[in-house]
Amino acid sequence: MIKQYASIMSRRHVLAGLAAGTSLAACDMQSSRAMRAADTHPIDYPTVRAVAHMGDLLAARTGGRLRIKIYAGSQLGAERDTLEITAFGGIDLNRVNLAPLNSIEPLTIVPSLPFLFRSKQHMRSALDGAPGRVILDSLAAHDLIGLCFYDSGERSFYNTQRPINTPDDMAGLKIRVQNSDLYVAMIKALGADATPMPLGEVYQSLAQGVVDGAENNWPSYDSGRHFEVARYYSLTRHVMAPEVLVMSRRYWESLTADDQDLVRETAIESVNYMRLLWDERVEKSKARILSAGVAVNEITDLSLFTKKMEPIWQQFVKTDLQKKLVADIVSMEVGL
Ligand code: GTR
Repeated sequence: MIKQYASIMSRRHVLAGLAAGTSLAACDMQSSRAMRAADTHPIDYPTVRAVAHMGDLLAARTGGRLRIKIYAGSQLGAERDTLEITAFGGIDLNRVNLAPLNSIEPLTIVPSLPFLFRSKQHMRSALDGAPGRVILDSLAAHDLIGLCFYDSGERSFYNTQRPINTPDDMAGLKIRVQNSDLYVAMIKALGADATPMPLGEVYQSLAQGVVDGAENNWPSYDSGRHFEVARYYSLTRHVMAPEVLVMSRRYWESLTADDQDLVRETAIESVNYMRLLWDERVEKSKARILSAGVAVNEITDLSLFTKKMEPIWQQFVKTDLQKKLVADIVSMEVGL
């Protein structure tokens, strides 16, 4: 209780500091302070380290005029809340998963679709290419400037009850999902019950039986220590929705055109750095989880899962542009 109160107080303190900062005239923004960046993950997580790297590049190229200060570990709140604050200009940079953007911008549904990408290479090619650009650009209509995508690996199910081999094994399980109607529908279609909740509440909810399971990639299953309480990890690899780095339009418009170019350039450079960190971190997390004795199982017949996703694609891919992007991505030819 005391710990919870302390964290609410410290968040209030940080938010009050941010609110004071937002009263600065836009033109003073970049000369007076570092950009304020939010991330739900702790400081050693690849996404946080990648944004810190971008900050180093910016500082080096501007003699310290452009800098980034990261508020990691959900200090500024859950992703959906920080996105709202970013859209109105209270946070300058925000690294989130695409899922909490699903209800804000329909094009973000596309890379979030279950079983869309066939491989890591396919995902990277789509997001580095034209489809990725269109999706990043669509965020401007919501006062967010999409700078780049980062990897988020493959998400699979973990739970406290039993290994999942077929959708029947999911019957009746309460599964935590991110705040996205797409994922609520996905879980329902698999025969389980969906409970949307912020990442920070998942460990306790698993430990107390509020939910039976969740789904995530190896690094997040490890980083949140969810594997200590949910001891079955079943490799459905159902989603490869990427992470995205967005800047508030307000901060963006306070930059000169040259600085905007620099921001875009350093964000893109941080992607390759992040991918190196990511690939390394996946292996480390996997090793830690396996050595902790978690029961990890492969799925022999994934088609039982993919078939159940057909109506979900139909339900969520509605506009012509969404359909075009899906078709473009599905038809991309990439090596494995
Ligand atoms: C992680 C992702 C976070 C957050 C989290 C979640 O993989 O990096 O941004 O979306 O999943 O499940 O809430």
